[in-house]
Amino acid sequence: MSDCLFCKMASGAIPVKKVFEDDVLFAIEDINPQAPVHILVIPKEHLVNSLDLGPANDELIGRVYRAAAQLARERGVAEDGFRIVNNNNAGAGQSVFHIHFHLLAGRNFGWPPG
Ligand code: DGP
Repeated sequence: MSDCLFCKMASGAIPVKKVFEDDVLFAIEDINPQAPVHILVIPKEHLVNSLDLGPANDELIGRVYRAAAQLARERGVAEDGFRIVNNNNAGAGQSVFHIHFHLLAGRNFGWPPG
């Protein structure tokens, strides 16, 4: 989508430091971190959120989770605990309407989430 922030990052139209990239995903540091480790794992394909997922995306979601877990290992926060959060629609806090997954770690988290 031509006016989508994360599509522009994926294509390189907006330069951003990618902390991970493969053929279907990239990851960046969140601009407004909510924890000492706050990384966004972003599929390159423009899907709005989980409601857009179909059977063709089943492997993609596995790769998202494996990439996030690997980033948690690399940052040394895997054993202490981390969250992978995906907000869907405005009421859940989604502000960028291109599917993405927050990797949050480096502090203790409460439950239920806010
Ligand atoms: P959500 O609210 O779940 O849609 O998460 C969107 C996240 O994207 C939010 O935590 C802030 C982050 N974000 C928005 N614009 C930018 C940007 O230009 N650069 C980076 N690194 N992160 C951004």
